[in-house]
Amino acid sequence: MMDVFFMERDPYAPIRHCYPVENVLYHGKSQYQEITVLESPYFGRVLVLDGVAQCDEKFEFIYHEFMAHVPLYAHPNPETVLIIGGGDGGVLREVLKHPEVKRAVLVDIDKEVIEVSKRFLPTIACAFDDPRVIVLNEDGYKYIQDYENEFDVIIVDSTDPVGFAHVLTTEEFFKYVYRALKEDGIYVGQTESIYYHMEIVRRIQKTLRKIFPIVDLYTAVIPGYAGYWWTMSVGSKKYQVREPSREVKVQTKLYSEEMHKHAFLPKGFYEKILSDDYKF
Ligand code: AG3
Repeated sequence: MMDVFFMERDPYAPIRHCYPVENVLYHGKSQYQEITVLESPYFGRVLVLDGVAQCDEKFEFIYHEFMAHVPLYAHPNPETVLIIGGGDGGVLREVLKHPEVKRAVLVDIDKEVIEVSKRFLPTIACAFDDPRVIVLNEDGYKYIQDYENEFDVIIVDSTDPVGFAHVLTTEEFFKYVYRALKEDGIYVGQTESIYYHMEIVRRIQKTLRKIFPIVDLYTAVIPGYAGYWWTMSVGSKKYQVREPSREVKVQTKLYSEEMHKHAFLPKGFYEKILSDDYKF
């Protein structure tokens, strides 16, 4: 038996994760990216896009729970939710745990990510058949430009901000997001790690502050993402987001009212890291 490894090609991290591979279940190239599903003894199946691990069966719940439940519980009545990206279905699965949600629109540019996830990651891509779901294979950047005052929560579950995902972190995009949200809507996006990607975190936070009256930053520790201390940036039109606004009832492994509050950085540290002079 040969030892086979997959070395991740993370575009911004100064380190490379290396996974032992038992099996390559899928490898192909879509119109947009290279899609791979590996099987690794500890992590289970791992979805890899353009050489970067997006989620693994063992720990996917951490990222997906925090991406979905923090904004959805910060909002008192999230009925209409837009997910941009998220083709593996993990955020969607969590969003649909809220009975308040009447409609969840998932816009992922790459149909093949959805198809491959349904085939090889059935515990993650398990909610696409829910009648509340609308799936569109379109460019989220273009899609959002047609909407005004439409969504309670917008979650951007994108790949790293390189290539076609970069536009999802620009000022123009956040202006469209702001307009597409209802008057009390909340935006959340994945914005890389504190230690390795602080320049990106800072750029996105500063851009959000030009547009949203309330901007915040929370984190979750994600074992599969180099940098681990992963950030999620929030733009909110009306509600403070540091505490749930409703009783937490969904079934989760890690998210809870206590963990919601704990996820937000202490305010002093948060302001400090946003200053350009702050260096690790
Ligand atoms: N999307 C964001 C993953 C970012 C990972 N980046 C990295 N490790 N450099 C995850 C998709 C899960 N639904």
